[in-house]
Amino acid sequence: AVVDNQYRTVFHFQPPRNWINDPNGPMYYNGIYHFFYQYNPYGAVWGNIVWGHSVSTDLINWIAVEPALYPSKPFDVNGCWSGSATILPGNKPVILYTGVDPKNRQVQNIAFPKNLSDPYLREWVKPDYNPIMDPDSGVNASAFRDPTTAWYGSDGHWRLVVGSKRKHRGLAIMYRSKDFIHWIKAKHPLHSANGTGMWECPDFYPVSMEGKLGVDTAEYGNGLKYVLKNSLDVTRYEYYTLGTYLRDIDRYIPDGTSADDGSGLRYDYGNFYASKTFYDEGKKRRILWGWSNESDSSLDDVGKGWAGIEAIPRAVWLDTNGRQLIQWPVEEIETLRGKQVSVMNKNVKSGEVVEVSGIMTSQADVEVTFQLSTLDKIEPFDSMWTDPQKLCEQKGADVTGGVGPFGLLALASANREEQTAVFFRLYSSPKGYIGLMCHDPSRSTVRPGLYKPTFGGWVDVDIKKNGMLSLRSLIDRSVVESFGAEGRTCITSRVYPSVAVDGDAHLFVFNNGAEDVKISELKAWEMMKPSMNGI
Ligand code: DQQ
Repeated sequence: AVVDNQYRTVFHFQPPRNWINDPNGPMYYNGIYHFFYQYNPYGAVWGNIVWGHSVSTDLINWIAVEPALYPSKPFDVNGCWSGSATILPGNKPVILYTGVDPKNRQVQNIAFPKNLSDPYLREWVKPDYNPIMDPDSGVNASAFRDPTTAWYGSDGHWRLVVGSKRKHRGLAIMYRSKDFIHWIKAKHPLHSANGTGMWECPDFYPVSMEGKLGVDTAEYGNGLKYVLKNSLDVTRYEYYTLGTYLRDIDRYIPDGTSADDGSGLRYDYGNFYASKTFYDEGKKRRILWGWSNESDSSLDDVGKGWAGIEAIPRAVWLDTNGRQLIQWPVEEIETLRGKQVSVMNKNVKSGEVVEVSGIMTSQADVEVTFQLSTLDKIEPFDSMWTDPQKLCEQKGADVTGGVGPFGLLALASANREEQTAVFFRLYSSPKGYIGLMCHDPSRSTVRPGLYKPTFGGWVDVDIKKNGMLSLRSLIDRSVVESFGAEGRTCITSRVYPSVAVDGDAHLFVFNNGAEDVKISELKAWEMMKPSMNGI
């Protein structure tokens, strides 16, 4: 089949062709990063799902190997769906995944590498005693999937959770095992919440209360907090809470500082789903992978010959205030930085647009720090504004304000008929300043009929402290992935410019606020192409 490369990304994870979705079983094993993903070997739409498999030593350059799991047995004949890897004592990796059986029931299966001395772990064996977890009478067999990485408790028993629902209640069903093969369902789920619907791809892991270092999933003790993330199949967004894990009763208790009803904290306030973390023993960090779906039509995807990318892997750690996570693209991505341009100490007046030229910005890494000297013209915050995405929809990049909107116009045509705006807007409230970060792709393409959702999130940062606000955007042909306030608020959008392509893509800084803002420093790098699965 022909593959159309106009929108193909350069440094985001993609196989050469066809449909991809969820990241699966990411792990670091004997110096190699393994990445598996939901893959349709036969086309650019979802179906025929196998576990695609790629390996890397740096998370940037990827070698494609044969699919690790494909339907071959009754317990997975209708699909090898999402799951996780666990590295057992003795340095033995295993995969747990969801199989779809002949009755279309979802069951959990185990697979082992055939040959541990193959550094790429190319072949995986599925023992005949699968499935190892069956939907019992109390479980909805079509809502029972996506096992997590396992951890063990003080009793030496393994634990994991499987995503599920009961009516509208989302469930993280817990299982325990002595030997990793025989699993028994616990009486109580690790956690559940009413009104959220099905919990897909749950992820549960500890984070350190101090510093950026990651923590192995099986660790337990003082100085740790826990993260529970679920992907909600109803809204197609995912949410996480921070909380405490009571190991003796196997319950997770959210701190209550953010809602667990599908309105709280998100890793990403844009197009980012079915994510999964793993602990990178090599660099002692926790890394997050997430899927960014196309927002063109299935017909477009069939025409392109591919659909779906994975967002840039992000290091994840706890903010010093303990209220949220911080995410930052893995440092290895910086090895792709090529030609650089910078702008220093440049005032951007109210209504002004400044072009950043000299590099090809259709594939770029942009870091900018804005300095706000005065906030005199700041607008008051209306306490009725509870949904940041709605606020961004109402107050797009062209809607003038007090302090902001200011930010970047990425993948813009020369006359800015096409542009994807990434910006901040600030408000004052009796409780202090409130930051809003938005992606406004409403003018991202002149092509008619495309879905161009605006996204937004609050920015939890003390703006008054030094008047600085930073933004980093990774621009890659059909994706803009932004990290506001040093990784406190992240937004990813898929866009399909038709003029702002290759050398015709421009980058601007804009300010539609009444107050001037200063670019304290802006650095933009043209990104080089890694080797990406043979392309
Ligand atoms: N995708 C997989 C499921 C999972 C869903 C199937 C989430 O296992 O629940 O491709 O995107």
